[in-house]
Parts: sequence; C-alpha cells; structure tokens
Amino acid sequence: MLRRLLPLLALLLSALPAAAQERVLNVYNWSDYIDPYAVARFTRETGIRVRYDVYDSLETLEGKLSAGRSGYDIVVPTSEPTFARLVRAGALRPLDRAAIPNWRNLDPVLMERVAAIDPGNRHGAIYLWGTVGLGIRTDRVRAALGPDVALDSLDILLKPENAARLARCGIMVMDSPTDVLPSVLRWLGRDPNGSTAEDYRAAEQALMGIRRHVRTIIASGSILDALATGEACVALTYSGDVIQAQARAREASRGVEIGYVMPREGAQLWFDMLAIPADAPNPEAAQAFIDFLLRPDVMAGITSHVRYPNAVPASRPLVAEAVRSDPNVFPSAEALSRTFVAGTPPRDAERARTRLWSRFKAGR
Ligand code: N2P
Repeated sequence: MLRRLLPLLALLLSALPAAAQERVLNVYNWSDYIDPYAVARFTRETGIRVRYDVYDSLETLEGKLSAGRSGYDIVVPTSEPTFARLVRAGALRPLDRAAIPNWRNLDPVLMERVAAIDPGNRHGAIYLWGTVGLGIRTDRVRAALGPDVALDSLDILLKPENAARLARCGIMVMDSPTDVLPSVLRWLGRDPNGSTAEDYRAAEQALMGIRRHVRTIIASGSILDALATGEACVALTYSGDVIQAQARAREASRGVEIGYVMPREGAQLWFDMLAIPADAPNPEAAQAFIDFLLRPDVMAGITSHVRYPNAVPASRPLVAEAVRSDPNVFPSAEALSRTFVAGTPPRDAERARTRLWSRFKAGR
C-alpha cells in the first residue's frame, strides 16, 4: 500500500513550489517553555515545519552558540548576560519590524528595560519572564523547620542548620552559576552583580556551607521533574518551573504539595528574548514565528500552559483564570520592587565563577 502511495506523494511534492518544500524552522528554546498546541498551529497556518530542540541552562545555550553555525533560526537567551553578549558580538540578526506587525503588542515599559543592552530593541522581543526562587514541599519544610518558619526567604536553603534538617528530604540546586550566584550574593547582603574576588569567596563559602546537604546539582529541566514527583523537597530554580511542577503534582494527587518562594531578600528577575542568530538558515520563517508568538491569543495559551508571564498585555484577559490570578506567576508591584536584574560579568570574572562552580559541584 505504502509502496504504491510513495510515487504519488513524490509527484505531489514536486508539484509544490521549491520554497514551500524547504520551509523548516529550527527552534532552540528552554525546555517546558511553550504550548505544544502553538507550535502545531503555526505549522498548520504557515506550512512551515518546526524542528524543535531544547536546553535547560544558559551555560548549555552559550556553549552551543559560541561554536557558531548552530543551525538554529530562533534562540531564546536571557537578556543578561547571554542576549547582551550575543548582541555585542554581532551574533544576532537585526529584526525586520515590517515583517513583525504584532511587535506593536509588546509592552513598551518592559521593552524599555531591555533596551539598555539592545539599543532600539533591534535584536530581540521579550518572550517570557520570571524570577529565581525556591520550589518547596511546604508541609515537609514546615515539619522539618517548625511551623513558624518564614516561607519567603532563602534562609530555608542557605542557612546550614536548615539545610542540615532538610537534607534527607532532598535538596537540589540548578546547575547554573549564571542563574544561581546572583541570588546567593544578594542573600549575603552583597551586590548581586558583584564580581570581586571577595564576592566570590563569600558566595563560595555560603555554597560550601550547605554542600554536603545538597542531594543534586542538576539542570533546571530535571529539577522540574523532581519537584513534580516529590523527590525534591527544596530546590533553587526558575519560578514558572516550580509552578508547573505544582500543577503536575496536584494532577497526580499523590499528596505532593509544592509552593514557590520568591525570596524577600530580593529575587532575581529575568527576561528571555526571542532572537535570530546572524547565520540563521531561515530568517524569514523565524520572523513569521516571532510575529505569530506575539499574537495575544497565542501568547495567552503559552502563559496558561507554562505559567510564566509574557510581554503582551492584551493577552492577559485571555490567560486561564487560575494562572492569571496566581501572584507567583504575576508578582505584585510591591514584590517586583524588591527584585533585581543580573548584569553581565566581565570575562575574567566568568572564569572565576566557573572554577568556583566546579568546586561546589565536586564538594571540595
Ligand atoms: C523554562 C525555564 C526558563 C527560564 N523551563 C529561564 N530563564
């Protein structure tokens, strides 16, 4: 049957215009970071097939892109440090706004925040944003640390006496010096973007102080899974990942109750950018995809699914009620006023961070 159909299929394909045949979009995005329905709909509407790969740390993304010729048409780096570095290196293609009419849906106030590192917003549109904090099994943490424990502080993780009490329950830290060190420095009362030898010594001391109580240092995608199953009791990771894990745990109804802690010491706030590598094989398809994602209804579906806020205000009324009313997804103005945005450390500081991180991972 199939054999008889194949020549027919080939005939049909060859009748299509050449351009239509090779319309493929190569996407490299964070894991658990899109509504699969949106991707299917894009293909249905445009005929462009999507090849979709994922990463779950900025270090992995940077490693892939620094080698050049990644073959990707869309990448989603965090505004700082990764996107800022790519802009500076000329590694991104300036966007053609005429091909992205839905650009007008972007929140000008949010876009202004990333204009400092991308003057005129020429190379990227905000996709989603969020904070760094703790996913916790609320009941277990209360049981281990006492009913009066403050559930809004990094003390839960970073005070060695707390970590010691939670060790058996399962502590995890995402494997990303870029997205962990700023919060640790802030908890220590230091400049979260500090990069002196003294800053790093202090951060290393804090991390080493809890090291033997940490079960795993692993990329964010695995932490999401571990939170959802209840295997992780306290995990330092991205906000929406915790909220997705919370939803999955509820669906599984096995008694795993997950909460998100946005640290009162000041949470790291980040913005992830839709961008096109300078050497993207199919930049037209990439622009069509960005335009598609910036539609309010498409964006609303994405936020409802992945539980991260976006930068398209008109999408907000269309977001699922449970997500729209969750203050961990959409932090209050007061909570936001206590956040900070990470900067881009100088290259030599980057090496010091990498070495610090290897020692933390090795535990010596
Ligand atoms: C998605 C994590 C994305 C956020 N799983 C990091 N900026």
